[in-house]
Amino acid sequence: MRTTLALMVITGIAGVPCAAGPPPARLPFEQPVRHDGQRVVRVRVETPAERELAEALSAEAWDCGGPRGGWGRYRVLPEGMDALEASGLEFVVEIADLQARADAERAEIDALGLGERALGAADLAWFNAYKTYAEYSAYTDALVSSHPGVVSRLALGNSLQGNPIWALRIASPGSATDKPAVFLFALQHAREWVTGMAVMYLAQRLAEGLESDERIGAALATHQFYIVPVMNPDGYLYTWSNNRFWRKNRRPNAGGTVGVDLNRNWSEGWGLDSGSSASPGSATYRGTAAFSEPETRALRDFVSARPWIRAQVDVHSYTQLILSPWGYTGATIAHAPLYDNLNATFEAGMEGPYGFDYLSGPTFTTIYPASGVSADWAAARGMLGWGIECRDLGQTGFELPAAQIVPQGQELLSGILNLAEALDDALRVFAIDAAAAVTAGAAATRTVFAYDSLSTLVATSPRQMARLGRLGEGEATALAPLAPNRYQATYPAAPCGATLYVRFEADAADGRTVRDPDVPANGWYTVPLRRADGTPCTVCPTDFGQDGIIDPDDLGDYITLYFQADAQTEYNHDGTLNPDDLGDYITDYFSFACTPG
Ligand code: 0X9
Ligand code: ZN
Repeated sequence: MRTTLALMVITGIAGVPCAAGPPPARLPFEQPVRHDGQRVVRVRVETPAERELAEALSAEAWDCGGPRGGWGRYRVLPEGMDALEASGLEFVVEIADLQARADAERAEIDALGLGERALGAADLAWFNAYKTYAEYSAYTDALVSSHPGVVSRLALGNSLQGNPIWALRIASPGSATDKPAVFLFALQHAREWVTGMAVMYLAQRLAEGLESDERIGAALATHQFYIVPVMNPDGYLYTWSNNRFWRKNRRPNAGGTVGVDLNRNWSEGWGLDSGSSASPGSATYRGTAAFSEPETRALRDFVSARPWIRAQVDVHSYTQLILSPWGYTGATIAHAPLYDNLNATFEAGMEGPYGFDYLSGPTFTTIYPASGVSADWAAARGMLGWGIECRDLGQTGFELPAAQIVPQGQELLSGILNLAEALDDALRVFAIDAAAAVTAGAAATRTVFAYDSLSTLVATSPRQMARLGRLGEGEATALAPLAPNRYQATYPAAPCGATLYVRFEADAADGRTVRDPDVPANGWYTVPLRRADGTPCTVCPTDFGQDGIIDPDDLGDYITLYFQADAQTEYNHDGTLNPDDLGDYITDYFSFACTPG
């Protein structure tokens, strides 16, 4: 059965009675790329076969099957429509003529004229139209001069073609350099124009609202913000000069194609064929090596030099999503409960101002496998990481009408304020890889992060608790300071056959003991042990007597303790003692062949 629907969304474009300003110069040696008669089509792709077929029939996949009912978006050439019709795939035309859209968008921008576009003042009128790279730069300077001591401009490096990449720093006057920071960046993908505008709006409102807006004042009391509006200047310039729908940077690849997808060029999970492409012509080409591109290197080095950055938000468009790690694997991240909370808070913030629907969840399962993405890199380094997708749901796609720039900015501001408040609440002590396997018989080190935006942490208090076996409170060892909010933990050497448990704690000034909020219900991480050759030590999970030997006495001990309702005897680790737990224990006990290592 085949359903074909044509959906045309007419967006009102208000004419603005001003003299036309000159469009940015086009590179003389490159022809503009036109998209006459090309459509953006939403195709139902629920199986890999359907996805492959849709990709084969289209010029470019714009996404690969989203969360809202298994639909993917594809750019289709005029001559491809017949084959799509004949394919049996269910589809909806979302944009009937891409070139007409691009022309209308440019006419609207040109109609505003220089007078309005070249606004130097750090004024909200700037957000009435999309701005060029040069205009972003001028507005950044205007914000710096109108908010001295609050806004500053930091150089991160240059793009491949030598265009500067810069950040705005927004901080209350006199803030320490290493105050906890939230880092946002936009236009990693060149055609996602609203993203740069949205983060500039955020910067403007934070700077303006420091004194006058209570929530903004509170966010800036505990955090500073770094904001990179144009991460991919070469690609962005190219979307103005030659091809409105360019995504990647402008790297000349071997074989004559151009561009690396910068959001496949970060190191975490880099190189996986699921979630990125090795083909230089692909829209998701990952480059020749992780961080092969100067743009990703510039951001990496900026963040690495600032260990006080605790959250990183990479802003994209479109489809209204808040995407947390992981992107490269379907495995659940350590701290998933923390992410669930923060995702919900972020999402509620984005939805607040206009009631638009945003969805949140891990990247891999919410949209698609994406490897070498920025959020995974951040998460693997102890930061919280997100990639978010702005408006809309496909009606206008990358060419969100300029009238929605301010609403989008308001949504982002609302989301980020929610997030900053949630970060304030969370004095947390954790290691990303707390439960990763270690070699038996050898000590192992871990980096522990202690986040403390309200400065209630007793600086010398972060400590590791470790024990071999399930009983007891374990032994406390102070953690060695490494950098602001970073410490080093050393796990004790544990022999094969033992079970190593760890957890981290710190004291707050008010006397509370703070732990990692996401440790398993019994309060300890179990650290798997492996032999020097990499094979796992066989651990007997049912060895209740903790002597490394399973024997019937252990079962007796277990049953005795179980009926004394000692929390230590709770077998399922779900926090509840119930008869099923005992049943599971007995079943496992008699079915598990175990030789202690
Ligand atoms: O595929 C991407 O890179 C992003 N979608 S987009 O349509 N804007 O290209 C989503 C990736 C999620 N981003 C991060 N996890 N950083
Ligand atoms: Zn993107």
